[in-house]
Amino acid sequence: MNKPNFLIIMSDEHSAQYSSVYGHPIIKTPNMDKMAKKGATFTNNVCNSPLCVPSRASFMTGQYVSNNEVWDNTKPMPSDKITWPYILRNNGYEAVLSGKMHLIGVDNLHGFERNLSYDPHIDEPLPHYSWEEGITKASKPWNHINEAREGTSPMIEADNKIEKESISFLSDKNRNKNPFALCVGFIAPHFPFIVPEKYFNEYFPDNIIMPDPPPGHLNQLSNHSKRLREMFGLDYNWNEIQIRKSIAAYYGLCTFLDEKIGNLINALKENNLFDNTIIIYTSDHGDMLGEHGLWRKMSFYDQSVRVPLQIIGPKFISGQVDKPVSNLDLFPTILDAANIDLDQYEYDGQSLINVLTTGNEDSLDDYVISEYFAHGTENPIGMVQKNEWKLIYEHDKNPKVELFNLNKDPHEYNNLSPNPEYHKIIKELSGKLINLWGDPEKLRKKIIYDQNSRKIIRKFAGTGNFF
Ligand SMILES: [Ca+2]
Repeated sequence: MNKPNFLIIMSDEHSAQYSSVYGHPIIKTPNMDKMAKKGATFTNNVCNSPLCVPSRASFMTGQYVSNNEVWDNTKPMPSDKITWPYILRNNGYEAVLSGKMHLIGVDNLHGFERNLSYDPHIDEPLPHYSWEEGITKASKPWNHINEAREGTSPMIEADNKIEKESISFLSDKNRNKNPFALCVGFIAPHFPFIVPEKYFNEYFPDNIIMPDPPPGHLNQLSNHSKRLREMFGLDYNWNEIQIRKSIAAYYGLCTFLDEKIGNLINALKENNLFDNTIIIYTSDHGDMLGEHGLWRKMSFYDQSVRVPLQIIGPKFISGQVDKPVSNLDLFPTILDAANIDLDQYEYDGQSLINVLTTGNEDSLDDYVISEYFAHGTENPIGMVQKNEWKLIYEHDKNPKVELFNLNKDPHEYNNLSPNPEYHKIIKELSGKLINLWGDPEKLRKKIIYDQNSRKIIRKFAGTGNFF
C-alpha cells in the first residue's frame, strides 16, 4: 500500500495573525501564501495551552492538558504515553524529529527515532513555580525588549542547522523506500528579538504596527493579565525605538521562518517526494507583541492562543476552513491519513480528514478548548471558543469570567460577561470546561500536589536532572 509521507513543521511562538496569509497587512510570508493556494488553511486553529511544554505534549498525544497532565514547562511527560510517532513507527514508518519539540526530562524523543539536529531549549532547565507560593513581582523589566536588534544569535544558528539537516534527510536517495514522517521544530519567531539585517531592515523603523490599546484598557485587564504583567516585568514604559526594534525583529523572524518553510517544500519537490507527502504547518502558541500590555504568551488573547494550521495533501482541498479546531486534532488526523485504525487509541481530538477531502465542515465539533495551568496563575484557567464567542474562565470561589464577541470585537477589548444578557452563552461554554475538568477544585489541588512534589524532588535530584 502506498502510504503518504509526512512533513510536519512546528514553529515556536508564531501567532496566526502575524502572517500575510492570515491577513497581516505588512508581514511578508509568501510561502504560507503559496501553501494556502495548494491546501487547506484553518482560520480558527488554537493551541491547547499557550505555553511550550504543555502545548507540545498535547500535540504529541492528542489529549487535553487536563487529561495529559503535563501542566507546565517543568513537568515531564511519562515515557509510557503513546504518541503519534510511536504509532507511525508501529505501522512501518520512519519517524524522526529535526530541532525543537521541548520534550524535557530523561526522554527527549517520546517516539521519534532520533533528532537530526538539536533542541536548544531543552539544555536550560526552566524555573519551577508553585501556586502556593503566590505571584512574585519581577525585580526588573523583561530583558528581551532592550536587547532587540539586527544580527544573529544561537537561535538563528540552530534554525539554520535544523533546516540544513532536514533538507539533507529529504535529499537522501533511499528516502523513497519506506514511508517517513519528518517533524521539523524551528525556534523562530521565538524571542530573542534578533534577526539578520536583511529581515530586520524590511520592517524597521516604520514598517510596523505599534500596540494601540484604547484609553483605560490596561486598567481594566483581567486578574490573569495583570498578574502576567507584574510577574514578568511587562508593566514598564520602554522607549518607543526599542519597542519598534522588538516588533520589527519579530516580523523579520516570521519572514525568516517562512523562507525555511518554502525551502523544505522545495526540497520535497526536488526529490520527487512532494506528490506523496502530506505537509502540515503549525506553531505551539503565539506571542502578544505588546497588545493588551502583554508580551510573550500564557494568555488566551488571539495573539497568544490562535496559531496557523495549514495542511497540503495529494487528495486534499484547497481553501479555508473556518470552524474552530485545535492542535490536538493533529494526532487523529495524522494517523487517519496513514490509514491507521483510530478506534484502538484514546485521544480527545477529531480527525480532520473528512473536511480535508470534502471541504465540508458540518461534521466538525463546533467548539474548542484550550487550558492553562502554569506560572502566572494560581488557579486552573480555560478558554472555550464557539462560533463568534470566546469565553475565558478562571476557577475560583467566585469564578472570574470574560466573554468576547470575536465578530464585533476582534481586538477583544470589550468584556461582555457583566451583562446579564449573556448568561446563557456563558453557562453553555463554561459548562463544557467544567464537564472536562470534573470538580475544578479537585483539579487545582491535584496540580498543587504535583507542583509541591516536584519541588521536593528537584531539591534532591538536582535542577535539570529529571526535569
Ligand atoms: Ca514555545
